[in-house]
Amino acid sequence: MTKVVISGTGLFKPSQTITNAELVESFNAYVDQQNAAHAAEIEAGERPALAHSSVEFIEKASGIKQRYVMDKSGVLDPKRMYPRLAPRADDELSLMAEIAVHASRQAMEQAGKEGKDIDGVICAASNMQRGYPAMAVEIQQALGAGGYGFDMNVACSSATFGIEQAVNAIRAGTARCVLVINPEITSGHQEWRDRDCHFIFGDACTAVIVERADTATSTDQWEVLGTKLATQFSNAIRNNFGYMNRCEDTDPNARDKTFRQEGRKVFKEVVPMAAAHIDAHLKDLGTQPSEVRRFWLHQANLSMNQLVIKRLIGGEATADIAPLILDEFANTSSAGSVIAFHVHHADLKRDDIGVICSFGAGYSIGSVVLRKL
Ligand code: CO8
Repeated sequence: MTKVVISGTGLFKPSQTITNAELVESFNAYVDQQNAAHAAEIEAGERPALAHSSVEFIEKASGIKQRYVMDKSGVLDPKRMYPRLAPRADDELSLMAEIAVHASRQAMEQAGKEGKDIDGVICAASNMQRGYPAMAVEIQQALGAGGYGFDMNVACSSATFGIEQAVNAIRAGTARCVLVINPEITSGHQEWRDRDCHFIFGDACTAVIVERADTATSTDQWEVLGTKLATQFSNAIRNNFGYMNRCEDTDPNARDKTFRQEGRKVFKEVVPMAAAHIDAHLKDLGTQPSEVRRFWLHQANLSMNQLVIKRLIGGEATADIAPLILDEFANTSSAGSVIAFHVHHADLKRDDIGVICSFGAGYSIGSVVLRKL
């Protein structure tokens, strides 16, 4: 079988950050405004009063301390509560493609690749900026890449699912070098007005070069030992935004048209699934969790990752075993586990084994087992 490697990664992070304190201050101002505006209905028991958020809760429940966003002013405006992004003309590079190009150029430079060396572009993310043309095709053109491009969405697992598509294309001989990009502008579909989830997400973009080992020239190469994907339908994380909304005559601003979840249910159901998935994948490859040097896990919740690791190795999820980036980035959907890999792999030695694993809406779980070359 053709040997396939990851030979470069890139990361774009927006220049603006929102700390928990800033987020809570604006959220609480929004709550006070809403409660004042609806005081009579609340008094009459016709409408529940909204409750304040707190920095202590956010840090304790999630481990998140801040997030990067494309636009801070719109999110923090209590009269708006979502980003303010300037529209672009059709002949300008779209915002999603722009951040994808930033991350991709870094990954390409690390892998020693130019646009002409790439013959597959997969744009894998939770939300696409438009229906068509595919974002991947715009990115392909901006980078001067050849071959083909397509978009795909498996929510938080989009990156690992995308990497498997790249590996399969290379093994099947339909591509030689594939760029997998995860531009996640989650702030556009985050529900910043809902206390249960307003702190969860941040924006970022990652890029990964996947290529045939015999064409790779990078000084930092990771052999893909295997990939394993799984899905199981669940409504516990859902967003009903879509192109049918108009035909249904539903309110485009209704609560079900942005991110919503039953967080505790997700936590309880996904932890055992993710741990069992990784364990089974490692067994398929003739190895076991105790032989893994590092786990680059999906970055949604600190305790979730600690529990996954405890189930896998029976021990503590130290920063060395399962590094965290969610304190700085929050949940960046599909980009999270790739950011963890990008930032925390330089200290690993030849033959060390590591696992990138994502989990999220769908439910969807994807794992990629790597060996340092
Ligand atoms: N401040 C203060 N108190 C709060 C707040 C707040 N902000 N929010 C909730 N509380 C209260 C609740 O009301 C509750 O009070 P009570 O006990 O009186 O009922 C109490 O705190 C506990 O609430 P929860 O049970 O909800 O709290 P948890 O401890 O479960 O923590 C979490 C909530 C952090 C959300 C946690 O459940 C979690 O992280 N779960 C896992 C979620 C997860 O991994 N989701 C994956 C989603 S990402 C994904 O799949 C990608 C989707 C696509 C991306 C789209 C981008 C927009």
